[in-house]
Amino acid sequence: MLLMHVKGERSMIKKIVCVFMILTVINAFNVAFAANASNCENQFFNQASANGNGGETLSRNDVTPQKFDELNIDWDGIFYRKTNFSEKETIKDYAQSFQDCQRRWDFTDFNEWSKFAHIEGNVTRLVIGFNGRRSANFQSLEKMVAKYQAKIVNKIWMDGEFKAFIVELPIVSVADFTKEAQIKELAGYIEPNMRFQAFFVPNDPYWNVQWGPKKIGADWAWNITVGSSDVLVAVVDTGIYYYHEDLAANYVPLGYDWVNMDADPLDDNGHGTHCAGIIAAVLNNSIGISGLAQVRIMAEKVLTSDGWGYADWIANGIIHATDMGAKIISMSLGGYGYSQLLHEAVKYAYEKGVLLVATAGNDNINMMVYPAGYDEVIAVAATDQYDNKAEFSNWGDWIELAAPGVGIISTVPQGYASMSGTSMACPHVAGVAALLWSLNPLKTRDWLRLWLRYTADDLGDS
Ligand SMILES: [Ca+2]
Ligand SMILES: [Ca+2]
Ligand SMILES: [Ca+2]
Repeated sequence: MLLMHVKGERSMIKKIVCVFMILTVINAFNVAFAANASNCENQFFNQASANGNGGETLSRNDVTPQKFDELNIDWDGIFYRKTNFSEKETIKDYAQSFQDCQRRWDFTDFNEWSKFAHIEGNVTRLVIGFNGRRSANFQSLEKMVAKYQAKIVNKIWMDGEFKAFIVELPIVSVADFTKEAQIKELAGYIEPNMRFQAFFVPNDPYWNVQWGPKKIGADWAWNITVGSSDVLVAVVDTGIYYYHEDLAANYVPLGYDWVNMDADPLDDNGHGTHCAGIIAAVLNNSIGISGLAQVRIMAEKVLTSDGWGYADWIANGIIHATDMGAKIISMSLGGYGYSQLLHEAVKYAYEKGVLLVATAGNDNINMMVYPAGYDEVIAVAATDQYDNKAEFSNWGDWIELAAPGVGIISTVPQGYASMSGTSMACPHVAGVAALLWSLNPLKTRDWLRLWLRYTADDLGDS
């Protein structure tokens, strides 16, 4: 098959190093290749040949987008499932769905799930999800909530349809509450409200140059395009410090603060502002740094000033960004606990054609982190300036791309700072994707996702 990511084949991590090459291939007629012969190109064409392409051998001259589209691409194989998979899942039988979550969560064993979940003192929060037809039991559930001295603290809507609510209740009541809800068939699923975090590691003071954009060839790419304001990118994170001199011009106030429940997603941590700068700091304004793409950028604040957030906040951020017209959602956050609620929000965005990118995590282990672990989301690992996997980066065949993530300088509320983490790698992919989409506004998300994989270098066995 065309790619090495197809399930069952030898898995490779691909790193985003050749945005210039990507754009060059797309604009093959406008650009003189000769001036820019590089390792990137050679690796790309070698890889294309090595992968077979159904017997075709690609040469520099005939790799055009048209040619690419004609290749016999097994989309289902590449993305593992048929495109209507979500439809199948949402109509899954209620009892089956509840059995799934019962298998996943033993609510009589607090220790099993407490480390992933929202716990404050002696109270916790549960997600009560409806699979469409169960929403008629809303009033019965409200009665039950009152009976257990619980309260509803958040509600999730998608396309005007009520999908889930978040119940806060004493930990001692959880087992009885979930059992009663199951017996009365009041919910499609119940799960702990998962905890997620920003993935960055302490600053490295010895780095003071921007190697990331140079590594991926952005300075060359900008000769072709610097980005289009038609492309809207959402940073789902700690917010954006939109007063920043090097961000203000590209920021649009379309997002929301789901942590404090207000319309002002101003960053009170710095992490989200750093990610935003990597994607879209203002280019050529004689100050600060250069973001990868001159596109519109918005913030959904879903993480606290300490860099933590819960599944319902992140789900609402994803849904809202999608509704506001974001084409790319960058999520430099993750957690090891699977959340059905978060997955439903991801599917909502995915079905509307949004490209979703998230971090692989910083624990140097082969363990899936969510939302990156969902099929709909591109999982991004981090590399250092020598193209090695960053020491901290998680790894495994579930990772789709790798990008610069060590000693990355970008914007923070106080000015500029260097940070490391898969958190920094994720916005590099989002930024490259934003450039690509600026140049090819009529192309689909799947086309873009495939291009990102197809043109990335092999980093080697994951
Ligand atoms: Ca706020
Ligand atoms: Ca600048
Ligand atoms: Ca994934």
